[in-house]
Amino acid sequence: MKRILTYGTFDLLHWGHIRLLKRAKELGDYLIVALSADEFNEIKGKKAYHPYEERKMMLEAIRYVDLVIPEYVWEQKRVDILKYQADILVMGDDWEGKFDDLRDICEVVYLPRTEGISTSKIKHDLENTDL
Ligand code: C2G
Repeated sequence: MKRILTYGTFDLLHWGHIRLLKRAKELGDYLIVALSADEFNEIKGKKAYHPYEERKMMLEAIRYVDLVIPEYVWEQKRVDILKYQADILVMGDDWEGKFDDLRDICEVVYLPRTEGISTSKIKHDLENTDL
């Protein structure tokens, strides 16, 4: 039973997020998503459109996702990996190298980001549409 762990805000859920989750799940058997709490998004300088509970509910509806846990601080990854016995930490490659310090307790895999879609692109495009 290979356990995968990934982190993110997953706001305005889009196909780039889904592709990441799909590929992460394909690396193992059980996918845990540590979802950024609203308080942590403030630390990240992000203002999510959907509050945590709604973002959590949407992720739980995705076939690739087996468990959603909260992410409150940057530094919880090591504890999470040990607590949930994660074999692989998976992140999009915009994080390339950033979590290599965790390679002593799990594999770390950076997957290519999906081009052409992002939460900020959605917001920008909507702001510039004469709806
Ligand atoms: N992602 C992707 N392709 C996109 C957009 C996002 O592959 N077009 C990936 C990101 O690389 C990340 C995941 O989807 O692995 C979630 O993206 P965000 O919600 O933007 O997460 P982020 O703000 O990067 O939070 O502690 C780590 C942070 O919580 C990561």
